[in-house]
Amino acid sequence: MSGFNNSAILSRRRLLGMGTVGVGGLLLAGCDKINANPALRSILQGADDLHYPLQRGMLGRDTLAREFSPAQMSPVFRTNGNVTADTDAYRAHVADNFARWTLTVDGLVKTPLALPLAALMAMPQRSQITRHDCVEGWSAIGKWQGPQLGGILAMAGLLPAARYAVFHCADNFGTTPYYESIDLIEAFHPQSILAWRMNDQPLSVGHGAPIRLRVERQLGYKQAKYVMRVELRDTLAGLYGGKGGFWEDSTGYQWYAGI
Ligand SMILES: Nc1nc2c(c(=O)[nH]1)N[C@H]1C(S)=C(S)[C@@H](COP(=O)(O)O)O[C@H]1N2
Ligand SMILES: [Mo]
Repeated sequence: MSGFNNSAILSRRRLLGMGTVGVGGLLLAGCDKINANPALRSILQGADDLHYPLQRGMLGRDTLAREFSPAQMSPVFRTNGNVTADTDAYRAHVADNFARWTLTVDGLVKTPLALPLAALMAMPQRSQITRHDCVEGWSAIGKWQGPQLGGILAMAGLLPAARYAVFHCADNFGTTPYYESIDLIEAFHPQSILAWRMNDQPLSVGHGAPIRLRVERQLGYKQAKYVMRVELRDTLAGLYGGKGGFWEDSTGYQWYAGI
């Protein structure tokens, strides 16, 4: 997919840049530094209500995030956030190389699943070289491989009321578990995969072993590591803080974190 024409994609930065005089120039010039500035961050957060329908309306549901060539891969892809899950259960999985680990798929599905890692590895695979953009001000280009999330959801069969896929992770911040969520358009997007390989190696503990979500049209905090369970829900209300993700609940980061 390298060479894919990306010029039609209106990024969050360009959208905001078009509509917000002054801020737009800053965003275009130094977009990675915005998070350091609370005033700019609040402008970004305030734009969310407008931003989600605009992006959903202007981007095709299958518009692809840009893909890169192997030569463009970053020599170093740093880790961020939690770099392990500090529980006995997770340590036991690491010790036996995730041989007894299963991914749970449940909630509003016809057939709840418990998929061993070997089953995820045996499914049709997608690989993609993409750029990860963290709101904290760094980016890295890496290669990801795994089954498409859409294929896994199709195996489980969605019930008509399902609207969101929630990713429950093994790690916590204090006593609060990390979690994330996406809508079904994003869940069935071709580049949405559960990656167990990164840069042609098994996913390391630091990067989210055994599997992590890649949703390539969105920012870093949506890329949930240590995914243990995918829960299909009709609403995000009533789940933790109700805003659909750990950072969304605790800092007000946007739920639809389109790049
Ligand atoms: N479970 C879990 N997923 C997570 C995080 C985390 O702390 N826990 N941090 C997020 C953030 S802010 C970023 S930028 C990326 C970092 O991924 P990396 O460690 O592979 O670079 O993971 C995201 N997913
Ligand atoms: Mo991040």
